[in-house]
Amino acid sequence: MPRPRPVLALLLAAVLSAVGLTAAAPPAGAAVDARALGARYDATGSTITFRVHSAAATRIAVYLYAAPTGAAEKVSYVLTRDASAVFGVTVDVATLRDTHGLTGTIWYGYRAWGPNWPWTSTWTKGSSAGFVADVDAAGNRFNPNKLLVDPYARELSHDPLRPGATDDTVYASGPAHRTVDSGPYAPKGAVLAVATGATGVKPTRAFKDDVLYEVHVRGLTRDDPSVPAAWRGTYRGAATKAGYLASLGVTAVEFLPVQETQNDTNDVDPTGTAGDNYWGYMTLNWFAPDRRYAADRSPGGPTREFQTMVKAFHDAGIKVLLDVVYNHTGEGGARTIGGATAYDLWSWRGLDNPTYYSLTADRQASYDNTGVGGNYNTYHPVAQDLIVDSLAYWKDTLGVDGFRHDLATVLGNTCQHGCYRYSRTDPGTALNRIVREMPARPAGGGAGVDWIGEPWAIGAGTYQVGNLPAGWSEWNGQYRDTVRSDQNRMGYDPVTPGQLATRLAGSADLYGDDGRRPGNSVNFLVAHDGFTLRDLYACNAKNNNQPWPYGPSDGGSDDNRSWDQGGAAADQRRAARTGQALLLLSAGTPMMTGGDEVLRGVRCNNNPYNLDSSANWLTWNPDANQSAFRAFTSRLAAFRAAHPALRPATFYSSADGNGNGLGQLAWFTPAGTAPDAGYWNDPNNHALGWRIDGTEFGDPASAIYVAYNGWSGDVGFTLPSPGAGRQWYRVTDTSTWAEGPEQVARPGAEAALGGQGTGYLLRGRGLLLLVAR
Ligand SMILES: [Ca+2]
Ligand SMILES: [Ca+2]
Ligand SMILES: [Ca+2]
Ligand SMILES: [Ca+2]
Repeated sequence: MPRPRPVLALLLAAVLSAVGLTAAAPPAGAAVDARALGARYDATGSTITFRVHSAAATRIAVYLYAAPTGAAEKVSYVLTRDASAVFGVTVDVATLRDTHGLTGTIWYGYRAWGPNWPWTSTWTKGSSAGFVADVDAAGNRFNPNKLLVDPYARELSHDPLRPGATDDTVYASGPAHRTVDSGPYAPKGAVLAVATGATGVKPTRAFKDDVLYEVHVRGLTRDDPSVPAAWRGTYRGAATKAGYLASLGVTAVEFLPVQETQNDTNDVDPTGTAGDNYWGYMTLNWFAPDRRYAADRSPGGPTREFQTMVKAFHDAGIKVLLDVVYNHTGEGGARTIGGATAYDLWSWRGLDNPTYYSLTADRQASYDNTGVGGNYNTYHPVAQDLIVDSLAYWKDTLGVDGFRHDLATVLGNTCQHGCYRYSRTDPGTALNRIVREMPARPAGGGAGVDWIGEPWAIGAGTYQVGNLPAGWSEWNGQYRDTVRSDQNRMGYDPVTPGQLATRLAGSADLYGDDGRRPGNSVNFLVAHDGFTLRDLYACNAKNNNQPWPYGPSDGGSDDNRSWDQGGAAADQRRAARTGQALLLLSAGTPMMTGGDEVLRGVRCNNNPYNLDSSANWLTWNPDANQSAFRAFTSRLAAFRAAHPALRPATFYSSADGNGNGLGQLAWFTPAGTAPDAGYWNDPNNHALGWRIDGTEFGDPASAIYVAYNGWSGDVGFTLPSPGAGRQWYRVTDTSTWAEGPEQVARPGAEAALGGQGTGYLLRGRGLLLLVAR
């Protein structure tokens, strides 16, 4: 999702919080899966029970199909409402088979009536019988002509649009389309037996010890010639990359959304982007693995194949994290058709609009903090049940180890309709309920979930970097912005040595103030949303309006803090090495983006969300420079893994904790002296050194020293003490003179430099890494 910047939003949030403007907590949510919603076989497979929530529906019927398209339903049943607003019915499988000819996988959807469209016996599919209004004063938008996907369906048959059926108005309400029966077109849920595939043994590694790799499951292998053609771009293909990622030093793969999204039509125009969405941040259903990403697209195939992929990663010691989108849905916001405002209905909105969505105060429209459709009503206990139940399904049945929540501050909203108010502490928010019901992994490792939030959204009060609740790690946008500015915007975006040091040392100002730890800071330079690492250092501005396959894409931030380094390719590669080194040497949890290890570029497109194209898929034929950068990345990742001093459990101290004469963390000017306040606070100082006392961490190096020269010219550094009786040895210098496959020395092959007082000339925009022994 687009990333906004801290402006008045942060101040507003502080003011609201200070004056206690938070709503009373709603009733505590039920435990996981307490209401057993969805479609489920009984233990013997002889009955199916359908259960669906709606607070205001007056009638719900389930329609059962032998095939998802091309034929009318075989039979329908009216459900019975219970006191908790669950509509349910249990049907006999033998009757379905023998009387109604439902012999294979059963596909289903719901039709719902309510106060704005009561049921009448004269209603038939495609009629207006009973119609009162598209929406009533309470915000209900029932329309029995729209077949609705069960929010608890385990798999979907297809996307709302598919090749040969690309008219999205069939789902619309409003005067022109409210009587169009969407049944022949709509996605259907599959009634499936409980998935029992093995997902292996979950790693228990502390999150601070992870190296995250954000990647699109399709893009990972779609263009990989080493993967069998039928598996390319699928869960099965991704599973074959576990060994590669392990060798790169990746310990957690974080997939862009794999929950069902509209992508069946991406190839209708094979050389254009009209209507396409590649990233998939428009979720159709929170339980269903996207069918298009499966090599086995038969009913149950995506679920089984996803489980098998998880097992392959677990077998390689790699966690599987999912990017999930609970701030809005793919059902979309208001749109204009023929001059009239219309809303599409194919799931939540047609079942219970005011429960599942945040609405404007008059309940007549969507309330939108996301820029891509109405907010999901995350403060409502029933809407929260769906969040929690689906996350638990991915965690427990599909084996997922952690989740990154898109635009997560929408999940900290304490207001259901007509406003947005973030609270870190309100126990009734979705953020707090999630970690209460599915506790975060302990900081030192063990069983638990790695919870990551993108701590911003769009609009006032949503920028909350450093302010998610306990239990949550965060994409540290301040880390990204500070390092980018320092490397790319000298003279334009002032960065003091003090600001840089705070970010490199784990951002104690953001996560230490509320009891969290360095590992809660997910440090990153780039993500899917924005430039690739290569383009960050090779592009002065976005260039999104390119011809296929590099565009055209709309949108994209204009605040990229990027720079082409004057156009010299060698300087661009050096900047990438220095940035990658800063990332892998910082306290916190580093995240890189898939393909960055080979300097993947998309020619300055910074919003390629719609490019399901060869330009956006990873490439697997690196040239010599790309191979060298991959070696650089993997060896530095291995260095990080080998040195616990780089992965502190708590924030570094300047004190000498073991009396060996070295502070746990000490900062230095190039002269080898401690920076004074004047040095720390002057953005005209562009060089900084730091030393970590390895003996306080059980580190194989008695000390680690890093010198960073952000200045354009060479800087002479005077090395500090390596400790009594020790010498400094060079692991790497990111400067161009050292470029090549051996730029990071193997352990034991580091060049000896000398002891305290040794001079070292560090080239402009370079970084030096030393170990003492
Ligand atoms: Ca799909
Ligand atoms: Ca296309
Ligand atoms: Ca904080
Ligand atoms: Ca010490």
